[in-house]
Amino acid sequence: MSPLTDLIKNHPNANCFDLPPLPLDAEGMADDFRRYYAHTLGRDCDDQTIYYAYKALSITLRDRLVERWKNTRNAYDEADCKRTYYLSLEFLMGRALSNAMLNLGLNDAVAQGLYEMGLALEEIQDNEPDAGLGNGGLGRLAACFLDSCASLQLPVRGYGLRYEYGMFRQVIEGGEQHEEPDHWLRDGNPWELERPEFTQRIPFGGRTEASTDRFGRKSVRWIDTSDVLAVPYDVPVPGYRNDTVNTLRLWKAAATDEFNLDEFNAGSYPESVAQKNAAEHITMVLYPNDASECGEELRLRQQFFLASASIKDVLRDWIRRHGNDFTRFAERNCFQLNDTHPAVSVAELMRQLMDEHDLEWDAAWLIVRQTMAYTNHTLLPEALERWPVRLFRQLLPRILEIIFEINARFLAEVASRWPGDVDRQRRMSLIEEGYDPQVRMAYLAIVGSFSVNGVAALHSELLIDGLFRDFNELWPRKFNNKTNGVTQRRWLAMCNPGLRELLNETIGDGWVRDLSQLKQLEPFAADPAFRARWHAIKQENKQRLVEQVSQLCRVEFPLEAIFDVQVKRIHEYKRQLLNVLHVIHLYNRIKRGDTRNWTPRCVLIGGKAAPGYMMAKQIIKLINHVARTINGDPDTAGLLRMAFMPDYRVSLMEVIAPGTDLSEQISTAGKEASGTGNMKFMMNGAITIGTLDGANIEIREQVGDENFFLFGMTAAGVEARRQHYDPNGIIASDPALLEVMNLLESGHFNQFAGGAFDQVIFAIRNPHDPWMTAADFRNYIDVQEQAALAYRDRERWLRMSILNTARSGHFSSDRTITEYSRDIWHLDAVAPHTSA
Ligand code: 26Q
Repeated sequence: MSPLTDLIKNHPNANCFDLPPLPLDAEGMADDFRRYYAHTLGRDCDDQTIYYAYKALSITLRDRLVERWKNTRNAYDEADCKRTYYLSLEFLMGRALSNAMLNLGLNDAVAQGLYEMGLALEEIQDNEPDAGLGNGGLGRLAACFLDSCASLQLPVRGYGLRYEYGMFRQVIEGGEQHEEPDHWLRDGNPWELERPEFTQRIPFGGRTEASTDRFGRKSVRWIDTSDVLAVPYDVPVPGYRNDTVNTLRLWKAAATDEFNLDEFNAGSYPESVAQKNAAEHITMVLYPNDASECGEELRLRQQFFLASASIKDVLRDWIRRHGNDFTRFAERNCFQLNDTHPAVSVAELMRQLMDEHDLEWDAAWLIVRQTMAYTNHTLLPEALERWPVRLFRQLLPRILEIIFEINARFLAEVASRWPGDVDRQRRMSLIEEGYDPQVRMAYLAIVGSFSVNGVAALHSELLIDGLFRDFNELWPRKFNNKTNGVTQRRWLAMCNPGLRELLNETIGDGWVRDLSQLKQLEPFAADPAFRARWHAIKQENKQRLVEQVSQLCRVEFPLEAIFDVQVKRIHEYKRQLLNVLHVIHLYNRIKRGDTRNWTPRCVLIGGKAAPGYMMAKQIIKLINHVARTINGDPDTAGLLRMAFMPDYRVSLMEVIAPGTDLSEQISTAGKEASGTGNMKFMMNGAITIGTLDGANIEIREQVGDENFFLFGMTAAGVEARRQHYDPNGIIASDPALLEVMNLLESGHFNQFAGGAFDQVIFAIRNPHDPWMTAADFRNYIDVQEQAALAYRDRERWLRMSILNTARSGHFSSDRTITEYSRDIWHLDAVAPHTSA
């Protein structure tokens, strides 16, 4: 203990830091707000920018979180409970302010306090930048999980990286995507607390040295390393009105001091300061490629940096509480790996236990295999992470030795189970042999974990029969499913206040903690008065979306049209192209005068393309050019509109989901692991048009066939068809598709840029098109027509909409987390003692 803490602890006024609880009423909070605004931030009412109002309000709320945060930490320590660490390279948290207000139950008081000062809460909220530390589904899932863990009072801590630059900002120029840096921390982040006292030292490079002591005990030292410091920043994660505040701990890379000094002594001071930069680069930027390999050294550095710092932090805390005895460590700790991105943790935990805490291999391996659990998020083979052995050798030599040893012992196990089956050994090896041998990160994760799960029923089945078949034969009980979910706090209560109030009035507010209670809504689907209110709320939400689209896309959406929305990362397997083909088909019908019984339709597409993914970028360009042509043609007035929403992100989805009628979930069957946008739309009363893929299957099971627009091949059907897929035959024999392709190929949408869409066209006509866009076209446009028809029958549509919300209870991340805790983590809920 340092002298200062000694002083404080032994001081007669030792409890001078036990402050009285902060006031939670409008007046008390308004006082704090004014003090922060005027004193802490030094502003006065002449300041024109509302940004400082956002800052002052955030600090006001953060104070109220901090008191609960300490109580939660103390409660976990006192209970000495089992804990889980959610390791993820991505946490797509979005905005914190409105979430904190909702979960603390301070919405009304804050709004009132501000109102009395002449300030509008909504305007203040809009000043918060999104914390965009993730690409898409996987990162947002981590954020929803943290919300659920805190709301269920589970001792779970998130570990991630504090990227200086989050997901790039997408700007559209001439219909094309351009990337701009997202310097989200520029104006400071009121939601983080730096904890330099928990800084860790992370080794890179160097070499290993083996030695044997006089008792014959072997040990290895990793020496001559270039170390980087990991400084933690804590972000509070409030539970829903339960006084629990959990922690998301994000690591920032910083240079060590001696790093500079060595160079300085050599007489090159400026160079040594420049070196400092290299260390700090590790957490500079989020990699923006979802679902594709990148193979860059910096990315591997990020992965090890996260794994090493987080494990050190956990072991440090264990030793603080239990001393150097690890016998009960596995009973009390669990690491959940969010995909293979942090899978190097398997080897790093081995290293720390052996090299830094003197455990023998067997004891360490037992701990690893009882504490690590791995979640897979993709079936695309090209997205399975592999790292060149040579990169490991250079950057993490000690880790490579451990991986080789894990592999040798594992392959011996395989050989004893299947003697002589060398092909199986080659297939299952953690090392893929070849000219440039690779470490297979998914296999490392499987071998090192006691649980491996997929994220939807179909996905988990396909993993077992496909990618991980051999491993399932060896360890069938390791594999399990945990269907994804989303938090209804953010994705219903917070983003859809109109519906929230109607639900509260109709069935009470129990659904905010227990989403299965939405079932009680079912009888109201038949009630005309209730339907009318449902309709009115949807129209208000559509109006908000209309304004957003008008402002961001410069396209006017008429309120009475069906709002048909596809927002997600741009990827061929998600088939935004199929959506575009349908829009062109509708355009053809309009031009042909085939518009009897027409349902006006507004199609909204949004999403980012990985900066190096040329086909995805071309698809964005196509969407923008088709939209421009259609919106500019007077014949489409009142019938069809299309818009591309730039810079799709969490805070935009909060406006989009409540205002959507039709949710597009149209991936090639067997390719989308789960999807989670599908769940957000369903909760907000949108109806899905979708394939039998990912969680769509379970959504349809819950909501019933009659409340879901199903089309397309099955996953098995897709695979069966590969050998004899003939898109050109399909195009030639379907007049609607032929007409669409003709218009596309005529250059109608790229009059001033000949050939701009050649690759896209080629992909559709390619017999080896892995996504089989043409194969599902006919069924898709037919089912789209059924959806349009259904929308014209307002009462029918409203019934379907209400039932979608009523039956969305299964897709709460509370349900998902309850399953993780029951089957994998085995955690007990721990409530903090309330002082506030
Ligand atoms: C890999 C290597 C180098 C750099 C980046 C990456 C990388 C980054 C992000 C690879 C993949 C991702 C993200 C994947 C992802 O978001 N997957 C989605 O996960 C969701 C949550 O489980 C599912 O619902 C989606 O179906 C799945 O696509």
